Amino acid sequence: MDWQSLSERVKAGETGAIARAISLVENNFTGAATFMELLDLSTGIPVIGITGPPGAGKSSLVNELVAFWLSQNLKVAVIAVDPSSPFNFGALLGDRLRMSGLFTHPHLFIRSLSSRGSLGGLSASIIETIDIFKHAGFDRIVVETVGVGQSEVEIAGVADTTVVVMVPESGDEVQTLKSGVMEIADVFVVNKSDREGATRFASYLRERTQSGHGPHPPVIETIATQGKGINQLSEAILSQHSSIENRGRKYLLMAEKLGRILARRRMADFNMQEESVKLEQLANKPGFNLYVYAKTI
Ligand SMILES: Nc1nc2c(ncn2[C@@H]2O[C@H](COP(=O)(O)OP(=O)(O)OP(=O)(O)O)[C@@H](O)[C@H]2O)c(=O)[nH]1
Ligand SMILES: [Mg+2]
Repeated sequence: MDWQSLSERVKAGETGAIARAISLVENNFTGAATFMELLDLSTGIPVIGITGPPGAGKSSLVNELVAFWLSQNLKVAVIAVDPSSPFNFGALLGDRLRMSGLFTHPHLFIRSLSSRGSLGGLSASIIETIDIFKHAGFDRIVVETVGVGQSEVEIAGVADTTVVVMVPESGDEVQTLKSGVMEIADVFVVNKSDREGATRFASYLRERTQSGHGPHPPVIETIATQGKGINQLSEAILSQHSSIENRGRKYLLMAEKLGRILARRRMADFNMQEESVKLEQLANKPGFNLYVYAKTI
């Protein structure tokens, strides 16, 4: 494998090379770790996480944002984390982009990642995939995840600007919203603002986010299906991003990323299948202790 030439082709923005690099890294192909060391990871490129409850309109919003940024002649990469959950009643992001005719746009690259089989939900290689996109010169990198359970909190460690999408009806649930979700949002969106109660819910959210000290995330009302509020949303995302860049949080995010890279490295030669075979031999022996065994690995 000529990693140097692959790196150069990715940097030139060759679609085939980008796809190849991602799958080699995903599959932990020998040498892939060294390949990551060749990348030019200029900072300042916004990585935008879009999360929120199932069906809130995340894919519809991503579709509109992508169209908006492409129209500004920007290069956009999108990662759709396949929820593999029973909650998926909206169309998948890929289908939506296909319908809007953007799917084959030369400045757009879409990657679907399965959330299955990884610890904690997000695919383990998501950070590397994002860095390959940075090297390839994308101007905007978007990650859509469904916020069920831990995943919305996790996305905050991967994206540098997190957008939490809600709908007017979320008003009833917001009391019960885990406080974690309130804390990770850099931007709140009240989508489906064509529905009743949107203004009321948006003001309620504003009240809640403007109180107290610390950052005050803006609340943007949108109607994704009519392309309304997209301009404002884009502005809010970019202005939050530059303020994060200017605060110390940038380095906190970097440390979180470092933690993930190290965790992935340490887990690299851990083979669940092999271990289960070994455990079958060991576990029934008297005095077996998983913690003691863990130290031998
Ligand atoms: N009325 C109204 N419907 C919308 C709006 N935005 C999205 N929808 C509809 O809501 C449904 C779900 O939209 P998606 O964009 O697939 O939502 P999602 O959050 O990506 O869904 P999952 O990925 O399955 O969690 C679709 O039928 C959309 O057409 C909006 O602003 N107003
Ligand atoms: Mg979706």
